[in-house]
Amino acid sequence: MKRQNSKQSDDSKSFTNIMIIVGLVIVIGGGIAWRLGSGLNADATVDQGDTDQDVDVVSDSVTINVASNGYSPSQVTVKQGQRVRMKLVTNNTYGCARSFTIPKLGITKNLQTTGEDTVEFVAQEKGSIVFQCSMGMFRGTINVI
Ligand SMILES: [Cu+2]
Repeated sequence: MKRQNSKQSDDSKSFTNIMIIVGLVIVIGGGIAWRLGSGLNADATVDQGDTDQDVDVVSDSVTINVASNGYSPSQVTVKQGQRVRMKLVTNNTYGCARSFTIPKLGITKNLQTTGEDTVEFVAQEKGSIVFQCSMGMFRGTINVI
């Protein structure tokens, strides 16, 4: 009987040790997880900064030269949600290149032979928006990022 009591005492002692170890693991593990969490948040902040830098490169004002044989540049990049002012410059321009359209946005503008016209829009969705003459012979793309 006495021997059994002694054994029980040993068991509860080692049980206590195990509980202490488990407690330490939780505390230390929690601390490591917290540090990792902080690290991840820091990285996310840095990524956000990079994104903002990219956005600075994008202009909300783009100029397209409209010639009788097409548009240049034919690729422009704008930011999603930004109001874009698209300046269309003609210089002795003839033909249907002057009949400027952005079908997806419902924009149509008959440009003067020589001068500057402006169309404005907000690019609501990421992706590409085609601009073209009314017949679709001359084309360009607005990349919304
Ligand atoms: Cu055309």
